[in-house]
Amino acid sequence: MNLEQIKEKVKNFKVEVPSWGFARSGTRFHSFHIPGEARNVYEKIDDAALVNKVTDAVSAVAIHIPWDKVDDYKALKEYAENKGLKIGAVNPNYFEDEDYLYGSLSNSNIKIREKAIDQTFECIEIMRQVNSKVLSMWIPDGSNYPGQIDFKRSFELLEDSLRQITKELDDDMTMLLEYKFFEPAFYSTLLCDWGTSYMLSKELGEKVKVLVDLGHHPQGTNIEYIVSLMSFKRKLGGFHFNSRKYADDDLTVGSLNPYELFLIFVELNKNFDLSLENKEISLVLDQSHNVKPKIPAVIQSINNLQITYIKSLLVDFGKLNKAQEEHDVIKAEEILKSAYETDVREILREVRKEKGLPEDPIKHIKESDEYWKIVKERGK
Ligand code: PSV
Ligand code: MN
Repeated sequence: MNLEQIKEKVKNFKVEVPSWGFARSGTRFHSFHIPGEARNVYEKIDDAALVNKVTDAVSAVAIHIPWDKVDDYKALKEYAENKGLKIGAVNPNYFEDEDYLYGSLSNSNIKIREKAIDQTFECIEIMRQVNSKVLSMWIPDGSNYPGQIDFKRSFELLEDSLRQITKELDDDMTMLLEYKFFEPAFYSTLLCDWGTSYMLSKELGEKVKVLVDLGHHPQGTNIEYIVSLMSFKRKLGGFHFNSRKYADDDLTVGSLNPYELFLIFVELNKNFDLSLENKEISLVLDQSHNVKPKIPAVIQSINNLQITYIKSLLVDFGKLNKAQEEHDVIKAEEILKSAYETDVREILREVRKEKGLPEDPIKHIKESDEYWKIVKERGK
């Protein structure tokens, strides 16, 4: 791929930003107030629009229900569209309702299970109103102690609930099954790894795919291998970008392990054209910044993704395949390393210049009156 082709791809590369990435968040111990936090879904969309204004790399805003509940979803859609954005994945929340103490979609109490199913149906209706095509499901159900649940029964109940939900989806909708190996259940989690999500997605049919969240694997897991497998099996439906040190830390994507992120993009590129609007994979940031100002942190995340994307496009697959065939292990690795170690910041600056965007969007936002007006208006 030549430089112009790479620049063209980067110009069209877009990701979804999470509404919750602009709002107050915290740790299990406390939520500190970060100046400028969005206080409702409209402010979250305003913030996403501001990020888009300086990056032109935001496709949509993913929403969480009930966090982003409104009376009029059509009006919400129009509000986003007037700001050049779409509403992206709809995420039902199964982890905060008092009734879900012992599980949601897998609860042995049929009333609670039905409540969770109805809540999901409501999310599908919201999808229709906002024209969203992705139902992004993270199901925290599991157990904290041996003996608390019967694994088989709980799994079967979950599967039955998901089957009912799948039937409710329109033809052009996809359900994504996100896995996470622990938390909030610490002894067992029903959807604990990619294999479990994959197995369920196979059983539930074509409308169901797997979502990989970078924060949800045990130490040492080879995520790029999972991405490769899921992709060529056409079952990778979505990504939650963030970075982790210990668990689900929700740190800025690319902040801790940029080489791993690069290797993931290399696998993605083999199976998807990430520059397409309809790329058949939902790419979403899933971060809650607890010590960084939210808007600049989202811009920084997008910057990290763009840099990684450019580097991944530099990989010479012809040479790599040849080195692999010849079992030239050093050469194969060096081909990847040489792409990764290329300083591509100038390419990104040129792309931004050609699009009429600020060359350094973080610096730009920090010096802009528009940003400081928001911070001042919202107060602490
Ligand atoms: C759970 O840890 C998760 O990754 C899910 O995607 C949730 O929707 C999101 O975080 C909430 O912040
Ligand atoms: Mn996630």
